[in-house]
Amino acid sequence: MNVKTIRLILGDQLNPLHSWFQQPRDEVVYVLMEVRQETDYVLHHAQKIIAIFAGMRDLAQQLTQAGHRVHYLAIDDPDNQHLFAANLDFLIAHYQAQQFEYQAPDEWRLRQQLHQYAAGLSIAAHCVDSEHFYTTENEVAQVFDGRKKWLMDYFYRQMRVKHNVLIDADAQPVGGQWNFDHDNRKAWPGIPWEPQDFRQRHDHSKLWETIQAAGIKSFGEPHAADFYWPLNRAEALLQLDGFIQHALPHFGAFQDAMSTKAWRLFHSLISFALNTKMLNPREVVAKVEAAYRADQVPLTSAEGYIRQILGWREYVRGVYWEFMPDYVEHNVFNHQLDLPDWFWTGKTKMRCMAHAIGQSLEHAHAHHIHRLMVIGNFSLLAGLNPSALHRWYLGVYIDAFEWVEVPNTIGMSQYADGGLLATKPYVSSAAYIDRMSDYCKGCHYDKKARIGEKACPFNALYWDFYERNRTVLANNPRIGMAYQQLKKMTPESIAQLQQQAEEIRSGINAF
Ligand code: FAD
Ligand code: DLZ
Ligand code: SF4
Repeated sequence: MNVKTIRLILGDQLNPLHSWFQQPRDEVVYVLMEVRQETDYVLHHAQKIIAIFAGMRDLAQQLTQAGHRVHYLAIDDPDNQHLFAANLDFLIAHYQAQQFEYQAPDEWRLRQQLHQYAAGLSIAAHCVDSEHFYTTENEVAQVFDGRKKWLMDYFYRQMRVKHNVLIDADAQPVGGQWNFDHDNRKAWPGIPWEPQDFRQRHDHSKLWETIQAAGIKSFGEPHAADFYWPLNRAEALLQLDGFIQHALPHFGAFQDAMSTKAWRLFHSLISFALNTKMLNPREVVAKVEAAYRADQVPLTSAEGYIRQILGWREYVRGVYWEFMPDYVEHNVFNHQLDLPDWFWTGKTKMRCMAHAIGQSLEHAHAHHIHRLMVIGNFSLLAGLNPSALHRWYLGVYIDAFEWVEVPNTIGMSQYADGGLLATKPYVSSAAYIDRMSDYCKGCHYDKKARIGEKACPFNALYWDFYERNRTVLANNPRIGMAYQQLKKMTPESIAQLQQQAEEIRSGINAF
């Protein structure tokens, strides 16, 4: 049937292998739009805007070269009205389209918007699958149907079996265990050195000039002339292969390590390519499993890495779709403090925070432990407002799209959902950060001290957090230790810690 059709491709739907593109059809026009409604709905890191626009432009070019019809509305196009709805109205009229199709948006906000738009059209409209994820949106909820508690580990085992990943001929997990974390989580002694960066370099100076001329606000370093995020699938595959060969063998051991000397360590930096769908999770998992089966990487690394993608990534998406739109509003501890000014500059005397925030502003990326156990940990202990923090995370990271960012920030990192996603709050005093990094040596603050001008802020905040949140946390069997230790402290020393914590909170911009 040759019905004149407009097909919308969003900025995180850059998959040239989607079944839409199997062969060019004259009656189909693909549209991509650089729109202010998306650049401005949260303040984004400069690199994120550049990377999305560059990736969209590259896909448009690939499709055109393959013989597809493409209408690209650039940020400075005079026809661009900067709203999906207004632009679609214009394009549908312009091409006299009788049909509108779009791939299901991954974000609740945009999905509502496009569903409503489609429902209001007088022409036929269809939403199709983005053909990216292992699971359907409600599959995680189905796995836990009738169960009291959602647990990622349980879901992950089901996925391993269902998709036959790292499963032996006798239907058991390879190596006899589902999880090898006890062999991982080491601090990094400085060797082996982190491998080279396998991302390609680009000069996006012209694009950055256009973005600035359009008046789009952003933060963080653009590094437009020296830009390293992948443009397309071919580049992302090269990056993935380099990672598997050179970094993955050490990923497991050092996945939680942090260092002032190496910001990437043995992480893949593949989340941008995955979340924009340049790469498919199945191919990433298959390549990693193949490397293990060919004896190129240890099982501890392969399993640890696959768990992040087949386990956590799909799991948090299931949480997002089950609990949105309310999920983003959770604030179980009623934390209301604004983000300190240094979240936008990295200029704090806390060396761990200066490095974690600094590299986020510099590279639009920080690895999981920086996000969870440094920035997130401090934010939760200090009582920063989870919603404000969510907007910061959504803006700063190159890979941040709400479906994956919200459950990680609101749930895993801030425990603002009261324990729906995490079994206990991920908090620590300076001891954990010192064990996993070289930050404390050379810090302005004393990692051992709890009280006084030079005391590490994490320490007083840690005890104060447990003390002031007794009603929510004291009955949690996983955190009994903290309350036993508090029991051993005198009321005076607890009061002193609370006063120190209050001083930190009230003068937070000076820390
Ligand atoms: P690697 O360490 O090499 O891991 C490989 C892949 O596993 C990642 O690319 C990612 O696709 C997946 N993965 C690992 N952990 C998670 C997780 N917890 N949830 C979902 N997928 C995971 N990840 C995002 O993709 N987007 C976000 O917006 C995001 N926000 C986060 C916010 C907070 C507060 C925290 C604690 C974590 C967040 N994460 C997010 C998860 C994780 O930090 C990033 O996926 C990871 O740092 C990306 O870098 P990488 O590709 O080098 O990952
Ligand atoms: C993040 C982003 C930005 C900055 N700009 C655009 C854009 O101009 N056009 C577009 O189609 N998508 C953009 N995106 C990605 C969308 O916000 C993303 O598709 C939604 O968050 C859905 O997950
Ligand atoms: Fe961070 Fe405290 Fe260590 Fe300084 S002493 S680096 S503030 S944990």
